[in-house]
Amino acid sequence: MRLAVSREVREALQARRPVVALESTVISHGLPRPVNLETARACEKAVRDAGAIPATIAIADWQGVVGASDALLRRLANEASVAKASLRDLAPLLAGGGLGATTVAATVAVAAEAGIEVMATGGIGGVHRGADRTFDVSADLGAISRHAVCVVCSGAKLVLDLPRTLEVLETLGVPVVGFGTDELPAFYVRSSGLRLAHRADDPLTAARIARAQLARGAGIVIAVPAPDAHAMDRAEAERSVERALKQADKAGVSGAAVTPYLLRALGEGTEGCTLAANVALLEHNAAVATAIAKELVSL
Ligand code: PSU
Ligand code: MN
Repeated sequence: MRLAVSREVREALQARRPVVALESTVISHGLPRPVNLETARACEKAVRDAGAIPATIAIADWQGVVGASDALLRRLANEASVAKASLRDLAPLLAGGGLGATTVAATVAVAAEAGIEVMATGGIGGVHRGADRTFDVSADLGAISRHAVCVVCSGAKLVLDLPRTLEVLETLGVPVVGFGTDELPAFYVRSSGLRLAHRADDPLTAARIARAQLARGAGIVIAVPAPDAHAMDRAEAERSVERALKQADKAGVSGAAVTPYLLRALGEGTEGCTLAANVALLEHNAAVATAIAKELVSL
């Protein structure tokens, strides 16, 4: 893939200074305007403030962009026709020259090619509820298993089938390491009740596990609970999810549109509670990813 790496990212990578990749689907399809652009900028700032160089990733002008300019962030946030770019979309977008916002799957693919070892996001995709009928399993899971990138996130979204998501990650050989927790966080909710096999209580421990996994040429998930002040109650969140799922079913939504639809329905159903939590955990994860990236460069 042709890469357009920003100058500061290139210089940081050459000098082995920490760089944290950020996905862009969350900007174009995961958050409403104008919060999306504000959050994209806030995540970059969180990385800088914690001491690394942010590299927001997207597809534009026949290239994988590594370190989007502010002008590109504005396009990703505001243009109506930005494609949601998962793995299957990379080649068509690269060949056609269109603008694409990368999912976790596409972001780890581009980051790995650029030599970036850590990315931050809100929640990864996973096995959707009802996947036994729809076969809707996010490409994120396979992509993380095949690319040597450490994905720092708040687990997977509550709208997913979390037990089956963990099963598939196990099958694919992806370690899920609870950051200061024994349970898989469920995005806005700090714990899902699902026990994790592995845990790290500080960035150095997480970085050591990540280093050992990346050396195998494969990726890892570091699962960070949402900040306490913004986290939601599990029962309350579960009720909103049930409502959103019913709406999606009624509206006949399927395929790549499912995740953005559910996130929007959830936001509307909870008077912005989920939105505030989403923004808070994105910024927090960017800071935790930076702390891990700083340790990783010296291991
Ligand atoms: N989490 C969010 N907002 C999002 C996503 C996750 O809070 O927009 C996106 C991520 O980019 C993730 C994608 O990679 O949803 C998964 O989509 P799918 O299930 O179609 O693979
Ligand atoms: Mn899907």
